[in-house]
Amino acid sequence: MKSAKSAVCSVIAGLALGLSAVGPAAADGVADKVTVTDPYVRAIPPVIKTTAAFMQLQSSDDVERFVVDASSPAAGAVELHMHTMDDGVMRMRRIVHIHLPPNKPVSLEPGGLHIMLFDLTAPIAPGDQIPITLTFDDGSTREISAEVRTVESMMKH
Ligand SMILES: [Cu+2]
Repeated sequence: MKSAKSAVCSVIAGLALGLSAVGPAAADGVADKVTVTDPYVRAIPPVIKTTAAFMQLQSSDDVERFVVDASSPAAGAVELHMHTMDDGVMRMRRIVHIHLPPNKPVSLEPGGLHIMLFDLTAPIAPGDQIPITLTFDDGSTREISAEVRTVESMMKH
């Protein structure tokens, strides 16, 4: 997973990735330093088995950190994704991590970074709470609860 970091980095807003930033884990887990605000999951018709989760993330660590994985008991598979414009066509692709620069908000939102939930185990409805576990680059994890909401703009997959 780490070997793919440079490839992913070129996609994310041209941010330079300092590999030295991924040093030994601090005494406190990264999960304790990340604020998760307003997590939600896009409501979908019952016949659809795929949706996405969005939220705001902000790390208070003094070096760049990463979300490296996500999982949910409500989904058979969970992937970190982002959308890119490719010759004017919006496409989405899997990424191996989400950058968390020091003290800078990172927005997971429709049309941008998102957490993809595949093979939902049951239909979801607005108001439901979907548990999602985020895993950070030091192995620490954070469970959040994302409310299912109707999102106006549907994305192509
Ligand atoms: Cu996606």
